[in-house]
Amino acid sequence: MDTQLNEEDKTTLLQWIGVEAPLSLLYKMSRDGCNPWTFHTKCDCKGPTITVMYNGNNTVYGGYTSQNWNSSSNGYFAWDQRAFLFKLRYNGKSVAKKYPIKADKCGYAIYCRNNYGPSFGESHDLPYFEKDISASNGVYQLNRCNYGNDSTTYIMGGDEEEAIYNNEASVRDLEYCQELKEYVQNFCPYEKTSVDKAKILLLGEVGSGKSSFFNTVNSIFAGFVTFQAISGSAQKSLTNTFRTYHIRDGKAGKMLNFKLCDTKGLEKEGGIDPHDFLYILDGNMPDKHMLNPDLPLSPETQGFVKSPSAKDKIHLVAIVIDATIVDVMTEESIETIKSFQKKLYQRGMISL
Ligand SMILES: Nc1nc2c(ncn2[C@@H]2O[C@H](COP(=O)(O)OP(=O)(O)O)[C@@H](O)[C@H]2O)c(=O)[nH]1
Ligand SMILES: [Mg+2]
Repeated sequence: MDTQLNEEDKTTLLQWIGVEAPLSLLYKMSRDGCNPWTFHTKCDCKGPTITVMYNGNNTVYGGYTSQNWNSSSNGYFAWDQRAFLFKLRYNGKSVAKKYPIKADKCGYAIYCRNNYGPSFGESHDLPYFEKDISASNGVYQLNRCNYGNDSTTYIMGGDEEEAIYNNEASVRDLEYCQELKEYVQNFCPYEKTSVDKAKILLLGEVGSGKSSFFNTVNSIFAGFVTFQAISGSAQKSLTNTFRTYHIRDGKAGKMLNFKLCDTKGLEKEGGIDPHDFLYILDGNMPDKHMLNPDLPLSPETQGFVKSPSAKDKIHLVAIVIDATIVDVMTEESIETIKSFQKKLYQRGMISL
């Protein structure tokens, strides 16, 4: 039996979730092993995710949650009114069926615990695992659902409880996929800070793709191709200003909770000035400031932000590297990136 989703399955799942974006695979039992530790290492704090199980009866089923999985040692139920269970194939036949969560049971959508794999519902509405399991003839024997005296957490719509998983708790595979676009859409900075939008600075060599990266992200959320940031091939940066870009979710949608900052590259001649870089990090540089290597920003420059707040500062620096030249990057280029990284560490900042 095929243990991967076909295009029809993927389209059905994405329609149910209400988004259009590729799914990325975070965990696959037959590849990564069946143990709770590996599951949590690969899957915790990834935002909305889909768990898909493939059993020996050619039945494909699973669950969706918009909440994070977590490795709590005490265990807790996460509240999720958008969670649902589903069945895609039954005895090899396509059956697309969705089982929404009961309105009065949203507080029991998923169970997060460090020694459990994914578990849906108050009494494990789907088969689950709570220890390391070795495959026997390519099959992992999971624990059966455990309804006890409780009713199910999800609406069965006339189906018997066992009908989702075809009364067969063992699985040939379990996959865990992330819906990246939705994760980015729902991103929020840590709520205990005064920062409502994270400011992310893109830093890298000329031509590494900083401006294009912003254009790509912006296009994905706009729903059409946009070229707001100037990009293209040249020896020197085509980007000559410091720009802070908001990203809107759809044409008339709300702004996302992060901003991408674009600037010149790290080229030796005429690249970003190290003092200007520190002013960017500290939030002193105004948006649309023209970067001139002969005239770096100073407190006397018009528009200089004299008392930047936490919102004005850069919160994360993403170092952008052109993957096609990573093997042939010069020592000099690597040293330049490292010297800028050092400035970040001195400020206690993170770079990715
Ligand atoms: N094939 C390909 N080309 C890219 C990608 N990102 C950027 N480019 C091209 O690389 C060139 C430089 O990109 P740009 O975004 O201006 O780089 P920047 O100087 O870092 O802002 C442009 O011609 C882009 O079209 C990518 O992911 N794939
Ligand atoms: Mg650029």
